[in-house]
Amino acid sequence: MDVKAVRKHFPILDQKVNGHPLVYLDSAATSQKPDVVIEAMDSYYRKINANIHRGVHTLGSLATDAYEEAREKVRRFINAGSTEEVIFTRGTTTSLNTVAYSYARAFLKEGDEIVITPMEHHANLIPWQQAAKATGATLKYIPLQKDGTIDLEDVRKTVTERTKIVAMAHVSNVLGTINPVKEVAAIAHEKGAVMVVDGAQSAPHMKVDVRALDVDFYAFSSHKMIGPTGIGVLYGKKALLEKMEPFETGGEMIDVVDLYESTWKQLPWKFEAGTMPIAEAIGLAAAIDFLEQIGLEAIHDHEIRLANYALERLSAIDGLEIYGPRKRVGLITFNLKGVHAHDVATALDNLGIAVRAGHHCAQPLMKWLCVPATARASFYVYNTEEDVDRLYEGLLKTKEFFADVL
Ligand code: 7TS
Repeated sequence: MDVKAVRKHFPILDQKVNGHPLVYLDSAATSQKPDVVIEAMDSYYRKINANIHRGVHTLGSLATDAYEEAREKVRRFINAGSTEEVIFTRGTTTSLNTVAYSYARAFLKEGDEIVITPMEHHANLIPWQQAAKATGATLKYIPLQKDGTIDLEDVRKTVTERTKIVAMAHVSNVLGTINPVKEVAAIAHEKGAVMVVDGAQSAPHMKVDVRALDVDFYAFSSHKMIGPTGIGVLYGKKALLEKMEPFETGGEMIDVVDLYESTWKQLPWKFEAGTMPIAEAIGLAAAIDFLEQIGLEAIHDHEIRLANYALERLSAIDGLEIYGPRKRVGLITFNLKGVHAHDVATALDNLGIAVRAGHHCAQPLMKWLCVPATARASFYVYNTEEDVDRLYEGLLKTKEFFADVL
């Protein structure tokens, strides 16, 4: 993979921040966008902007075609069996809430169980808490091992005949753990439960095949995979989506509306109420083209190499604690002893290095780590070893600075 050539497509990276060349290490929060994505959206607005699935004029049908082609591109990207199983949403959070409202609230009852893990992003935790409260179901947790992984034996012990839903991140946004979702899905299915996967941190970074994983629902966001904000995907198995009622209603998701009763369009439109993010779908399609031209395997290998290099360099810093397992994606979460993560991130920002600090929308996981917050550097297709070197040097400077102050 030629990272220098890749970087040329990301105009935002070519700038100074606080007097230093920008090092962007916050792609797990949101990724940067290549010129082809920006141009695809620009071209849509300049040439074919119109609402979709409404009426017959030429621009309307061109926009509809582009939007539906984007859906087909997403289908291929995750190897779904049909475009009926690919629903556009606002992002991972909305995708997961759709399952929690339209599936869990409709089909769960008192005595049923929902099983998740303590490493979940709030988007894959609070919807289940709320669904459990609304239905009387019990929320149960698969315990974490010391290194922040899960053990399949624990999964077998936690998932029972009463379990109706198992929901889990494919990749943790804090620890970088890659969860064995295929194996967990098999256990869930043995017990008659459905498997919901939060793919926000996996779809951008590895080849995902929803049929090979045999998961029932899979959610992800465009903005973390070099696409625009405001759009994401919910993959769901057709048989499940068909028996679910829409999460939102109104607009073109209907078939027939009468004064007191209405019926819905077929899949996937039944779940797409209101005017959809059309330019964003087209931008997402351009993002998928860009990622596939490089190859998801090559991207994954590149990030693993960077993560290993960063682990090696950062481990040499005395007083730097790194969290999470050895086997991980391109993401490193850490704390500098005696310095709050926000101060570390601010000091790095002064050197032009963007990392995220805070609880990363995973407060139960912070509790498990016994820390109020962490700093996190996350890598993507455009990051280089020099970026890791700048992070290393920045952390040494930060450490020296606070050693003088404290
Ligand atoms: N699930 C995981 C695992 C995530 O990392 C995120 C966002 C979400 C769900 C929610 O995605 P959204 O697109 O609906 O907002 N994670 C982060 C992060 O780690 N830092 O900022 C956002």
